[in-house]
Amino acid sequence: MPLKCGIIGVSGSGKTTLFNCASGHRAEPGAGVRANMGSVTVPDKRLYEIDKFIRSAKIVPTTVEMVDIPGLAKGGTGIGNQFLAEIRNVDALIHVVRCFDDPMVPHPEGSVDPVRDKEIVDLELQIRDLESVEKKIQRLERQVKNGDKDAKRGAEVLHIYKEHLESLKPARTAPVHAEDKKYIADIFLLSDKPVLYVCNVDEKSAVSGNDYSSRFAASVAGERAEVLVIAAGIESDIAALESAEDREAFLADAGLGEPGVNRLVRAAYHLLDLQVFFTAGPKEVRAWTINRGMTAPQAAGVIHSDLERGFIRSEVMKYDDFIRLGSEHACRDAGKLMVEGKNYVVQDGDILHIRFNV
Ligand SMILES: Nc1nc2c(ncn2[C@@H]2O[C@H](COP(=O)(O)OP(=O)(O)OP(=O)(O)O)[C@@H](O)[C@H]2O)c(=O)[nH]1
Ligand SMILES: [Mg+2]
Repeated sequence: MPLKCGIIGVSGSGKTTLFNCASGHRAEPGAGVRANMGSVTVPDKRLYEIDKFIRSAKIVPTTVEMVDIPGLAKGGTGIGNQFLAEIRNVDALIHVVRCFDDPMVPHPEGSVDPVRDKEIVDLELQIRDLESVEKKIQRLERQVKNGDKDAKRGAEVLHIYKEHLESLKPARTAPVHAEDKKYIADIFLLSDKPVLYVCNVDEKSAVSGNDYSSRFAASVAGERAEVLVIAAGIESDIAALESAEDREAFLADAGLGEPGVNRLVRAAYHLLDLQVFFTAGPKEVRAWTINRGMTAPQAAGVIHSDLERGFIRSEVMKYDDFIRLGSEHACRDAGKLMVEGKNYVVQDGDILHIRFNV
């Protein structure tokens, strides 16, 4: 299951534009009426470095799924409010706020104000969550009447969420112990999802942001969430260019070393504590996404459940050793090919060869 991110924000903030630069799709920007879905390859130069020594038939990066929904608006009136179900099962939210002036792009609230816009969107998520929480409380209270002890604890926890949401705070900051989170696992609260903010700025503010993005960053400083500055408009124009050389030249002109989407994907990995490991052979050099802390059999299971079930051992090379020594053979000779068992915790950049038997 690849990492899945949902893109949210008020109408006209640039969600579809950002989605297009990320996915290479050409979804029509401007008042969105449907959800767009696409997958984004995770940029990782290491794949190409490994392949220099392997010359495999293909290179397969790992991917992130993105869902772009139409804009949310006050009082449930935005088209996007009907699409919230589409982002129920995402792992993280990318909240885009409009930080550019453009008289040609109308703003639903009549003026550019990212701090206010964020509050509008947050409120819509919290209202939706409050409905889910209240429904679940009713369900649990029926079970309590039937003498279910665990339901009693569940109802207490849900009441904490209810009060928290009623005081206009997101579920993710509710004062609840990690072990009590299981009581909300089945209702997929939107405001419980980890969030990244993207300030969508004008072209000339692509590198250092502008007054809007600074004010916005200051307003969310207490959340300790990552705030990225991306000029989605110009970046989507650049992403649409055919030639890679042109794309690089235009990015450099804008003062950018790499596409904002790369930063976005890295930030999402960081936010969710994700890592990458590699497999490398003549057929393909491939990157795989895992959670930090996964053991070798669990990582093998990401490739195929058979590999987890029949896991025997894993041969592990560190990326840096492989690049320095240039082959599996040389790594073996240098004592840099480790044979690891079931308890080995996979590290970012490991090149794994899973031995299994089913
Ligand atoms: N000037 C400028 N225009 C932009 C920028 N990003 C997006 N736009 C324009 O703003 C308009 C709205 O952008 P979209 O990406 O469709 O916005 P959205 O958030 O998807 O809007 P909804 O789908 O209605 O919620 C389009 O005409 C874009 O071309 C930007 O960075 N600068
Ligand atoms: Mg849109």
